[in-house]
Amino acid sequence: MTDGVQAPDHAVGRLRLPEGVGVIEGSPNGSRRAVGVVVGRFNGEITSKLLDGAIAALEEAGVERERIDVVPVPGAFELPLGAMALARTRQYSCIVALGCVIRGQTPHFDFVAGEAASGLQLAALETGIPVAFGVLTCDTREQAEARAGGPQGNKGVDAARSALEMADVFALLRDRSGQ
Ligand code: INI
Repeated sequence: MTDGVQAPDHAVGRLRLPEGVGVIEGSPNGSRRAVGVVVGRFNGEITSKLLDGAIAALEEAGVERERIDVVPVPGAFELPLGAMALARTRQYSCIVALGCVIRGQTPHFDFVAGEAASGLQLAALETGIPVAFGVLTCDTREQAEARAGGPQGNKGVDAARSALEMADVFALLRDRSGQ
């Protein structure tokens, strides 16, 4: 970009980069990449829409459909284990985790949402494979619907593109270090 301001459409926020520094930035490029998707069945009407959005975004970014594997798990609490298992196969450039936790439905909200978030981060850090957090954590079903293909977009799309961006920057860094 000519003004040095970057605003990819899968991420909120605009970053202004100083001139003269080296910038190593990935883009959501899916060609020649295999992607693992782990998705919770809990609130499946919502997570199915996140999954549709993620698959469409991956294909649009150049991932071949045959190179996308989907692992359904019972709920958001199981996403980290599913993501870790996928990442450990070393067959995927990145993992997309999709789920939906709604506060009004359970007194466990904080446990389920918190464990999903910290467990997914742990899966990424332990394996070195990017894991994107496509988990809706909402107060109401209406809020979740709005973020699963409604007026607030589709979090599955954003997660898929974020996962590909991180896979791409990892590849750039590997190339630079000659690995
Ligand atoms: N799982 C979700 O994905 N979303 C929820 O809102 C939710 N609630 O409400 O409890 C939920 N619970 C199930 C949980 O993820 C586990 O599957 C279950 O506890 C078995 O380990």
